[in-house]
Amino acid sequence: MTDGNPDSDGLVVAAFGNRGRLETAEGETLPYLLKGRRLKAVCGDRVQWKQPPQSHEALITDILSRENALQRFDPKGRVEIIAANLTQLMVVLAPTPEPDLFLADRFLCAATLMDCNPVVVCNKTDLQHNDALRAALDEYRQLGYVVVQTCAEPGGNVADLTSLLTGHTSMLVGQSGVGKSSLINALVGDAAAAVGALSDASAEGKHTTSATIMHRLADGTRLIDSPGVREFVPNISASSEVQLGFPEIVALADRCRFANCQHLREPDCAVKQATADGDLSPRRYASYKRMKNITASGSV
Ligand SMILES: Nc1nc2c(ncn2[C@@H]2O[C@H](COP(=O)(O)OP(=O)(O)OP(=O)(O)O)[C@@H](O)[C@H]2O)c(=O)[nH]1
Ligand SMILES: [Mg+2]
Ligand SMILES: [Zn+2]
Repeated sequence: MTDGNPDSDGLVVAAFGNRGRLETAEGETLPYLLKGRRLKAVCGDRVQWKQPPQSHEALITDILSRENALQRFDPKGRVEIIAANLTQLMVVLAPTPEPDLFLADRFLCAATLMDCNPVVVCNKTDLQHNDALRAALDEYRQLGYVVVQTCAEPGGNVADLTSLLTGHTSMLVGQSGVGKSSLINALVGDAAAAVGALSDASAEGKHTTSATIMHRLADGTRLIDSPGVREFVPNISASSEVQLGFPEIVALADRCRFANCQHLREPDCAVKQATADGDLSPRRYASYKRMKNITASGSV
């Protein structure tokens, strides 16, 4: 700071390389540029910024330390931070596209490990749910996850989702086409134009979200839209942490013979026993083993 003015507080609502948009303390949205190559901002970052003379862009001078961050390994095995300072991760599923429950499990695990509420949102209630999806939702409920049903079509029901959002910074994640942006449009109202304008028309002529963008409800509640993914490899520092994302495994682990049991090949493992006895879902146990594998190798 050379001009003697203190820098202002801001919130990054969209980040693209070293540029993006920030929201000022007064609620105005400005384009920004990052100062220097060292700073890397992501959606949800709290920042300090100033307005250089003769520039239409705010200059971000500092990024405040993050309370948490959603991180993944990119296809090249590098850690990528997707968004910061989240309090809730809404994993959106739908009857179409065909649900990838392993992907949902990985997001739920990441949410727990980053200390943010995991929520399962099943969208498109107007469409027929097949038995596999219904069973998966029941399973998530039995495991203690909050599961809400929504319909983002005009006049559809988003009330259960709305009541979970108040006061939170929630990010919607999931496969492409499950209806994340449609839900945000149904919830935010005025954001509809912004979402449309920030979407790319893909080859099929569908609007698919290409960036992680934060929206705000009238009461200040924050909602983050994100591009759909086929894969998500959470950045889990130690493979032994994977089980923390599986509450049913945590609940059994005390009964394994070894305190550091990984529930893979060890003898007298209560988790393997429970799976064999039909007390633990074979799908979830398979999901646990897959996640152990991908976090060990950094790829799927
Ligand atoms: N029947 C039905 N269709 C829906 C519902 N919600 C969204 N859709 C449709 O599903 C398609 C995909 O919706 P989007 O909101 O673009 O999905 P998205 O999850 O944001 O997709 P990406 O941005 O590619 O990740 C669109 O054709 C929507 O009209 C719903 O509740 N019911
Ligand atoms: Mg979208
Ligand atoms: Zn075990």
